Amino acid sequence: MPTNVSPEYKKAEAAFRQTREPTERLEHLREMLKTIPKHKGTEHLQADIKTRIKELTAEVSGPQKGAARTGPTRVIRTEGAAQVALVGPPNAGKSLLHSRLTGSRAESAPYPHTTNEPLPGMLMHNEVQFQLVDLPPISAELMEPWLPNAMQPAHAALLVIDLHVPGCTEDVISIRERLAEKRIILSDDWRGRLPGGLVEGLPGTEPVGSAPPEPEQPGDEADETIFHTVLPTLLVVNKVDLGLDPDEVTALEELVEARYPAIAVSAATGEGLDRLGSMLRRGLDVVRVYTKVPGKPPDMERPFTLFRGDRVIDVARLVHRGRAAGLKFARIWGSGKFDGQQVGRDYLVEDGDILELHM
Ligand SMILES: Nc1nc2c(ncn2[C@@H]2O[C@H](COP(=O)(O)OP(=O)(O)OP(=O)(O)O)[C@@H](O)[C@H]2O)c(=O)[nH]1
Ligand SMILES: [Mg+2]
Repeated sequence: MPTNVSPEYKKAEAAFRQTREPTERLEHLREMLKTIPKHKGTEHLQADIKTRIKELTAEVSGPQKGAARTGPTRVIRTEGAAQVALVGPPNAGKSLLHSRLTGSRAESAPYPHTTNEPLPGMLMHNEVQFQLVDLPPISAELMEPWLPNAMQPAHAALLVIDLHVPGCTEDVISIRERLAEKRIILSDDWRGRLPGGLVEGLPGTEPVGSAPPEPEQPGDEADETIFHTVLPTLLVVNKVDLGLDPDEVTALEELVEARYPAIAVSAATGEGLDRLGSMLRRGLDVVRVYTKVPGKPPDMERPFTLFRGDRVIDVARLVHRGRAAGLKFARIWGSGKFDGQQVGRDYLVEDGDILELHM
């Protein structure tokens, strides 16, 4: 049921949606709780907000006295351009992939349920770092109760499958359902366009991906989906070294309604893995921005990474943390602007831009 809320609430809600940083999220949640109209129609939402506040407080403050009952939150703080969760049925090869892609030496073994804890690792691609998080498997019978919460900070998911396992298609469907029950949506909607069809090179579908998001029209109704975690998902068809039967691919494509972009790989031989980084970068629309100080050449080694749609002020937040409000203007090189042209805080940055921030 739609609930009318105040502009203050809408503002806090939008801010919450904007950030995945736990302490900032917590701040926006508290503001949402403060500004939500207190009546019967908002009781559910109020309860949801309170639950998220509790979860995030635990996460931000770390292990607490008495936490043994529920255990640690197992939430990995995001580092790099984006956090990407590895999900899939048991034994699909998530950990071997993780190990290959990040050098993590994640434990991998020829029997199911080898992984019990989340493990972060960095995948580098063209100066962009993707934080891959290896996770325990999900099956129709079993999903660690903490897993949905551990997926909260993720920006995307890799759904790793082994098509040689009978019932693989049903596994994918159960995984989608189990996560959806916990309000984690494995979506086929990527910001940037990616090749469609389950496996590139095989008969497929239209490219998937969407136009850049329209600026949101601030309505006056509470967004009932605010606590859904929508993760653009890439289907990683693993173990292609064992052969790939196009009929199995087609069967999977027919049964799984979502047309995830997909990539066929082998964690064992490394085949196809080099394309993963570029697919993530295109799909997530990662933008690299370089910074310089006046009179000095820019640092072209370590870009700051943002997403398409981000602005000069977002770069300032990354560079200066809590002091971004002190940004006066920036000079920009790239972007089809005159070199060194002055731009304001709301100027949209593009890949390869060089910025000189004047605080
Ligand atoms: N032939 C082949 N075997 C693979 C490949 N990737 C993984 N394996 C094997 O598959 C088995 C399971 O690999 P894991 O990496 O432990 O799989 P997992 O998905 O992490 O399993 P859980 O932790 O139980 O969820 C191991 O014996 C791996 O060596 C691959 O690309 N080709
Ligand atoms: Mg594993």
